[in-house]
Amino acid sequence: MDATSPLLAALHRSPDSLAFDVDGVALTWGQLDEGSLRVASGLLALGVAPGDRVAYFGPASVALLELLVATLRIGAIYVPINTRYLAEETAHILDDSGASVAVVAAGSVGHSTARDRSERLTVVVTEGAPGPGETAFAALRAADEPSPPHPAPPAPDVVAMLVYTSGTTGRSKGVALTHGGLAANLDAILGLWRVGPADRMALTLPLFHVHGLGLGVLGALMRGVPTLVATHFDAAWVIDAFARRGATVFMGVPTMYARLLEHFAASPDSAGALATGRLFTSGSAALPAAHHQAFQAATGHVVLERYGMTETGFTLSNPYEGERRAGTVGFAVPGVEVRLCDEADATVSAGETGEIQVRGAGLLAGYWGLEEATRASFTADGYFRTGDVAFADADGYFHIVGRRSVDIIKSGGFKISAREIEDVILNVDGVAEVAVVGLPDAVWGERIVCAVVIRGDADADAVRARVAEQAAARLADYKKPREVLVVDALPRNALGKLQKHRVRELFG
Ligand code: MLC
Ligand code: AMP
Repeated sequence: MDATSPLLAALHRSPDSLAFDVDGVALTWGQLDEGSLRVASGLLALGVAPGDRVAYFGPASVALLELLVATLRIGAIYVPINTRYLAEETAHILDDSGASVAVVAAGSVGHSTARDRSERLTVVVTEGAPGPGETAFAALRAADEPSPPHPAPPAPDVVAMLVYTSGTTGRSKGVALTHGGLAANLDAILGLWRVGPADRMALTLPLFHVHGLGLGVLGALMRGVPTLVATHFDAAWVIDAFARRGATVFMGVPTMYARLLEHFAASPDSAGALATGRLFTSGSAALPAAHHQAFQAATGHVVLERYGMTETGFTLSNPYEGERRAGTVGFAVPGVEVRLCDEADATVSAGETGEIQVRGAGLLAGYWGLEEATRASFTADGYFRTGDVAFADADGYFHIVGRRSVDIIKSGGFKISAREIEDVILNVDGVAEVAVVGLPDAVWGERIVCAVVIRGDADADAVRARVAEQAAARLADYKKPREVLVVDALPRNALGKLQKHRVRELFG
């Protein structure tokens, strides 16, 4: 056995049993071990060294799993890219991370964007024929003698992944997460939930964010959980996974629960199929209490809601045993310290609202290449400022009540920077001013809308059409404004400063 990261603890435990099934393609732990060794050898042959960045743009697939494990094994850094991204968003990640290898699905946005950079990075294509100068993934994993690629396990402080996430500024930032931090935090939360080899996980989350990739895939790798993976969310697929394929655990974002509830309404018998489940968790955005109650009424299961963040890992969780309180995110996960603070970083009194600040296992090592932004996000005593605002009730359950910044929107579990969308819209011909905000929405959590002030002679309908066109051309689909409201003026204070929180009122 070669030395591996604690994240890969289960890789060698039971070689012949199911590790992952990706849309019907089954993979045992032994096959994943061997395939990832082959890919690791291939990466080493390409010259990938510890600390180098290996980017992936493609669907959930066996290739993704092998590449992830291979990258971790050789101490390189895995950089997942959101497959809904368009060229500019993808280019930013490839350039900012300085990836030396990009593994991409043939014909995808990731493929064309990586190809434009083929002078400085190696393009590896997972399916279809590689172009000139490109490498086929099949060739990468074709090493005759897969050999143990790394002499020592990556130290706990070695960076395992760079996960890009939006912030209050326009451009996404790479969050550096370490082997040790991820392992400690995932072990703590999955231990709390008793997730292990006796379970079978149904995973429909995208595998480019910490929810699906961390809690889902790395969690499965650490704790040996056989996992059924879907390439996209589909309520019927989830129901089938429980009804016929032995699933016991489902982790979703609230929009997925909304979709499951819609499915139950359309086919009332389907909810019963989930009876064999053991655990249904929700995170990435607030689960409306009404969904919590409706899911319990339909299935008998009490959803376990938890809270996390790319930068902090999985921070707060309702109890496994004991009351899972609707509308709350429970208590600090073992190994994590959580406090609520005012603007001066002083702890608020019991019952008052304050910013969630986090210290302990799972915290980011830093924002990639952004020392000042990293420094600014920590308090003097080492707590990370999440920007989320909460209070703890008399029993200690945390309730999230909002965010400090109106420039961060969460829609369907994706974090979106209002500033990034505003930057695109400001470039539209005829737009003088713009403000993008999220409005409450029962299915998506928040719905993106924008208010624009148009230049004197511009035609409002034509401007609206150009805004839609530019958003579609430059932004991932889920970032597009669902409504463009033309207004005479944006709300400003006496000093002329935009009052963003009042923009929502314009929409009635
Ligand atoms: C899709 N659409 C969205 C959207 N996702 N609109 C707003 N917000 C979203 N999140 C739109 C598309 O643009 C399209 O619109 C229409 O929905 C149908 O597209 P689709 O591709 O068929 O959608 P679907 O597959 O149903 O996607 C919905 C979803 C997806 C909920 C499955 O959004 C999703 O996978 N969300 C999970 C995000 C996630 O994993 N977050 C974790 C971050 S980590 P149109 O108009 O073009 O038809 C984190 C830390 C933590 O937050 O604690 O977990
Ligand atoms: P991300 O940056 O994509 O990792 O998203 C992290 C953000 O998601 C947090 O800062 C919160 O705003 C939000 N979030 C995660 N879980 C919850 C939850 N259970 N309730 C409310 N908000 C949540």
